[in-house]
Amino acid sequence: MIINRNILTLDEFTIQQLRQIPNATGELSSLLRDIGLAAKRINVEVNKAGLVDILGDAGSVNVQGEDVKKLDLFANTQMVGVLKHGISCAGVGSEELDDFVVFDDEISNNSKYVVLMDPLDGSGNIDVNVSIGTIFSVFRRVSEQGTPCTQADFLQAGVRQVAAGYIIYGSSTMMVYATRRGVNGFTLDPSIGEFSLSHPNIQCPPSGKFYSVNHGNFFQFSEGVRKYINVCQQKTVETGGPYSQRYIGSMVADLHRNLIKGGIFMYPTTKDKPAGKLRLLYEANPFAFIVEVAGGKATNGKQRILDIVPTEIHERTSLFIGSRNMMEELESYIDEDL
Ligand code: AHM
Repeated sequence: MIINRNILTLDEFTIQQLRQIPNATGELSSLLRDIGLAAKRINVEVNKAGLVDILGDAGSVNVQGEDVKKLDLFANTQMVGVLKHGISCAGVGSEELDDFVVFDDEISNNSKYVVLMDPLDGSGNIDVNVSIGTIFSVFRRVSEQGTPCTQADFLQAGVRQVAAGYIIYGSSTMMVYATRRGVNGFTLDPSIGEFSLSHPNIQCPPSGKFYSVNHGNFFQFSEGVRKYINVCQQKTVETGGPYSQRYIGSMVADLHRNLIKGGIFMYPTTKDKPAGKLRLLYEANPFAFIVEVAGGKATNGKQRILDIVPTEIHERTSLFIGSRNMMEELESYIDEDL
């Protein structure tokens, strides 16, 4: 087999993008490179999770009250470490940490960005070899450069994101990231240890065949959501169907599939989780940014996800996200709930 060595690596691609922006400092490229490095380290551990004693609970409970798996801790340490040692990030907020971390050293205080992340989403699936992922969101600071970052930097509406992305540790490992210029996907080439551009300019198809929701919660959903799910199940060729139900329970895997193939993903509020399950800052915001740049839509059922101004870093939200036409049809049903 002849291997094409002309494919751009992540670093080459971000530098090429940088050259097109007058006065760019290269900090975002550097930050994405740092995240790519952490992703490669996490990938190695995820891949060998079945072989070494890294599986299983670390024995503590995170701030969300969920068991923390050892790999969650490893991923968190790697992500925080590369960002702290890099030159582009003033602080981080993580699903795994009670509060945001201010790096507060001379280089970090002078850097432009803060990062919010879920270091290892879907970690409940680690033990059964299902794809899991890392999700990240990048904001330009609102606090003054040269000083430590502040809470206000982390509590910005998602529309102010500069970049967002995810890494999926699946049958191959991919990093997908979006800036306002577009969404691009890079597959880890193990032969050279580099993420290489494999999915340039990703567009979310306006319609798809997949709807993704936890059906076990059906009777806890609002009337509008239940009506829409019934519509999904009754789609025929004449009405753009049939739809298939696909739900892995690992958000990165579910949304990666729907982004590429077209589809809709829903995690509505339930009676048990009246504020929703997913986190606005670590899960909903970054995916809403990626999907909107790719042509899709994301709402909490009442407003656009990216317009929500958060009041605390671990805030939860309901989430409806996906292909534009499917989202518009959904909205015609859930508007009745308002
Ligand atoms: P986690 O932070 O405990 O990993 O939970 C997040 C995950 C998402 O990846 C996924 O979409 C969702 O929880 C699945 O929840 P459920 O099992 O309730 O359907």
